[in-house]
Amino acid sequence: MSKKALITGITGQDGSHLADLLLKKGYEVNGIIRRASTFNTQRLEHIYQDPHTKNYIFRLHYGDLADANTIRKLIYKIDPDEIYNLAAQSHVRVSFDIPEYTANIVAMGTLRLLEAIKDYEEQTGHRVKFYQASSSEMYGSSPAPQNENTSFNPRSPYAYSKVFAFHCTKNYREAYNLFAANGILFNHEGPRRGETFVTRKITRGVARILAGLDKKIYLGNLDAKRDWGYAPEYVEAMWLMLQQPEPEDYVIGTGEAHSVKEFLELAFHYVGISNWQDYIEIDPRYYRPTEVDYLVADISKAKTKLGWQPKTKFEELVKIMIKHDLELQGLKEKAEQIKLS
Ligand code: NAP
Ligand code: G4F
Repeated sequence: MSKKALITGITGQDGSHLADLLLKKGYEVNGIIRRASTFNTQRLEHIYQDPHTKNYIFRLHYGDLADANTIRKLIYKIDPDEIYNLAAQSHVRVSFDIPEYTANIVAMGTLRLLEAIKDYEEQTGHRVKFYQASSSEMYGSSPAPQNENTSFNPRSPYAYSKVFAFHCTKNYREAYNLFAANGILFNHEGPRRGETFVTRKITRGVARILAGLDKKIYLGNLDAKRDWGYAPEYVEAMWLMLQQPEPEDYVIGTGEAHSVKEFLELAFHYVGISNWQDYIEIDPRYYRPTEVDYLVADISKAKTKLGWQPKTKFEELVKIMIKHDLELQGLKEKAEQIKLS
């Protein structure tokens, strides 16, 4: 019998990479998707299976983390071995505009899931392993490098909601003996990254400028530093956390920080443009009321206990993303000039 996984947020960047990974490992993969007026499964097209397919092992179910009743019913129906909670209103800047909604999904949504799992375990005796997508944003203004012992100083509605979810996960582990682990992931990116996060906004913007579709990229704070890694490698870490003998919390990152400005310079450099400033305009609407200036991971624990470490470094990540966006714009020759290692 293959293992069964349930992924919330399966239509997102990480959800789609995790689905790829678990299908390769032979899991039956179940994902919760929200009803939308347009298709929201673009990142899953390559693995989509018609429900009429024989041995159908990739199953999508409608649901929402705001809806406790459906979540509970789905857990009973699917009977999963592992649950990965990746669903979130995950945009930090937007969380200042919609704080209550963000807290409802990110904080309360996690609590709804944990309550449902606790109840399910008590009723059925079936042990379910739970992964919570915690975030380096929880560290906020705490000094870098950050590790599992660094205190949280959240600087946004998104971040304080993730802190709530982190502590819920820890408390359900300690109080009810749930196998519940927090992965505290630093920023991770790639061609499937949402277009409004800064890395993708830049690589997509550069490609659109070259294609003659845009003249400028409008950005906010260029001085913030982030620890940017490659998303497909990070979902491997999520899976590893649930394969350990005991549930624990782990920091996942690259251990290197770069500024938004460095990302910009490099993205333009790979397409042969050195005067990148001519294509950038600062728009204060992209500033945050409270910013997180400097995040860089200390991944000693993950290296030792999970045997996990990142393979793709900053320069390669920028190359992968810019090459992809050039291809998307049909700039085949330009894309071919970028050689990946
Ligand atoms: P993402 O691309 O924004 O995906 C978010 C997912 O959550 C989407 O599938 C989205 O569905 C779903 N979702 C949003 N609201 C929902 C709701 N009310 N009910 C059910 N599903 C809902 O995010 P990501 O980058 O893959 O990140 C995955 C998780 O890791 C998130 O929890 C994020 O906060 C966390 N995280 C991300 C990073 C990072 O650098 N990427 C780092 C640390 C932590 P739709 O497609 O319908 O919108
Ligand atoms: O790409 P960002 O929006 O990512 P941010 O805020 O670090 O959050 C991402 O990573 C977190 C992990 O630490 C996740 F938990 C979260 O879900 C999300 O995936 O912004 C990165 C930096 C910020 O300092 C921001 O102020 O880029 C700066 N920035 C400058 N101009 C911009 C822009 N960010 C965005 N999104 N758009 C801009 O125009």
